[in-house]
Order: sequence, then C-alpha cells, then structure tokens
Amino acid sequence: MKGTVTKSTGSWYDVLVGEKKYECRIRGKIRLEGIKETNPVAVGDFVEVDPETNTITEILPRKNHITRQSVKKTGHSSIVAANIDQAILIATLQQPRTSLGFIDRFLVSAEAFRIPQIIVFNKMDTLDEDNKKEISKLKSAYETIGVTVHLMSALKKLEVEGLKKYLVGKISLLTGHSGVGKSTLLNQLSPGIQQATSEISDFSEKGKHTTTFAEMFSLDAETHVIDTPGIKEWGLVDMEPQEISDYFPEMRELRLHCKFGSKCLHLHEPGCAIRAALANGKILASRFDNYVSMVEGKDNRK
Ligand SMILES: Nc1nc2c(ncn2[C@@H]2O[C@H](COP(=O)(O)OP(=O)(O)OP(=O)(O)O)[C@@H](O)[C@H]2O)c(=O)[nH]1
Ligand SMILES: [Mg+2]
Ligand SMILES: [Zn+2]
Repeated sequence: MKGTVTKSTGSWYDVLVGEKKYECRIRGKIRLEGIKETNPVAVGDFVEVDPETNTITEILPRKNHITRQSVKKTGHSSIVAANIDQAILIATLQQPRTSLGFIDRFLVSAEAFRIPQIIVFNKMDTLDEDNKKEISKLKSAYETIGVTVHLMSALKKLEVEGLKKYLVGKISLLTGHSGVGKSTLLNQLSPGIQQATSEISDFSEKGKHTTTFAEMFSLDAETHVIDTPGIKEWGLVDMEPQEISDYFPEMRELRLHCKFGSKCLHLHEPGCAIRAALANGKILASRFDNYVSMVEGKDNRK
C-alpha cells in the first residue's frame, strides 16, 4: 500500500494511508538514488508499506527534498522534508532574534533545492514603532528580490488568516529558530492541532527546543503544513563557492557580466558586475556581506 510519511523520529515513522495511520519501522536498508544517507525516510515521503508487519519497504521517487548541514563541518547532513511545495521561515526580530545571516542562508538553501520561499515575521505584537519600521524595510527589501513576506502575530491571531491564502492546496514546511512560534502558529491554523509550545528562556531569550520531531498536519485534504524542531543554523549542503551567487536572485543574471564570468567569486576580481551593483546600491549590503561569509565558509572547508 502507498502512503505518506507524516512523522519521523528516526527509529519509527507515522505513515498515513488514506485516513488510517500506521506506525512503521524500516526493515533492512533502503536506499534512494542520488541520496547519500541510508534509510533516508523523511516527512513528506511517499512510501510503500506492508500493513501486515508495519514496515516501510520502499521510498517512492521524490519530486524534491531539502537537506541541511546539521553539525558544522562534520559533513553530516540531514533531510528536513521531501515533496514540499514551499518552505516558510518563521523569523522574529526579538525573543529570539533571527539574524539576516540566518535568513539569507535559509533562502540560499531553499533556492538551491528549487523550493519557493516565504518569510513570515512573527510576534509583531511585541514590536515598538522603530522595530516596525525596521521590519517594513526588510519586507520591501526581500520583496524586491521576489520573496513573499508576511507579518503576523500567531499568539494574538493577527494576520493568521492572511497567511492561510499562501498555504491553500500546498505542502508547506515551517522552519526557524526555537521559540519563534512555529507550533503556536500550527495550533492557530486548525483546532485539531495541539502541538506543545513553551515560553522562551528569560535568561538566554532563546527557545527551549519544545518540538523534537518533524510532523506533517493536514488543514484539509490538499493543504498540509510540516512543523519542525527549531534549528540554530541553516548549514549549506554540497555547494561550490562559484555557484552560491546563482542562489541570490538579484545576482543571478548580473554575474554573467563579470569580466571573469562564472569564475568570478565577486570578492576582489576586477570588472565585477556584482560589486559594481553593490556600489550603486542595487544590491543590499547585508545580502552581499552574507554572500561573502557563505563563500568564505565554503572555502575554509576545503
Ligand atoms: N508575544 C508573542 N509570543 C508568541 C507569538 N507566537 C508565539 N509566541 C510565544 O513564543 C513561545 C514559543 O512558541 P513555540 O510555538 O513553542 O515556538 P516554536 O517555534 O515551536 O519552538 P520550538 O518547538 O522549540 O522550535 C511561546 O511562549 C509562545 O506563546 C506571538 O506572535 N507573539
Ligand atoms: Mg515547536
Ligand atoms: Zn563578479
């Protein structure tokens, strides 16, 4: 029987077949073409299940998947989800603070896997006027490069309905730091969802890693949202320094005009179209700085 993996703990998996949920294990080793991990079953995977023994016997071909480097520089990567239509970053200006570096790494990762991105700034209710101005500047900056940005408060239920229109008929992945309100949002999306949430720590102003497994929830037959554990960093996987600017939409076309073409890393090379655009204010300084840190990070690893 064919089903969809809705929860993955690493040792057992929930598989939804029609309306019925099976708690399954994997027997032996399953490999998937083009994937390094053995037993790489992820939430969102379509699988073949043996209902007699509750085992997953096969992973069906994927439309896509998204992977991130989980522990820095060990080369260990993990599959976050498979067969998703879009990735939604839940970001907060404070409690906890989501840095622009984190946002840009998320965007680059999703872009590299050709997964459309949405940025949601949550906890708008906690912001003063200056903070709100900062957010609205960020909103226009990211919209200029083609990313959808939505402002809301999950706790106060402000603009949660407005977010729903982006979710309808799609499989969406929620990601972000611990404590930004991913699970709070899910609970607001449907009365049937009761994910645990907890207050962020007073001391560190960081979340407490309340959600520990990725899990997919259905809002209706065609609309699904995946809650995930909070993460510290979106580590880039399998990327050459030369390809990183391809995943910055505002650099992708411009880079063709660099004197050294696709060899240009836009660092110190002469005749660089990207640095010219930066000097003219056509590329945001923070985006360029984050680009440089991604390139340098990749170089160090060699
Ligand atoms: N003021 C305010 N607090 C919020 C909002 N959304 C969530 N919170 C609070 O932030 C805290 C963390 O929320 P969670 O939903 O547990 O965060 P999470 O992203 O699921 O965290 P992990 O599961 O640890 O990754 C809780 O105390 C929520 O009540 C919001 O819009 N405004
Ligand atoms: Mg959570
Ligand atoms: Zn260049």
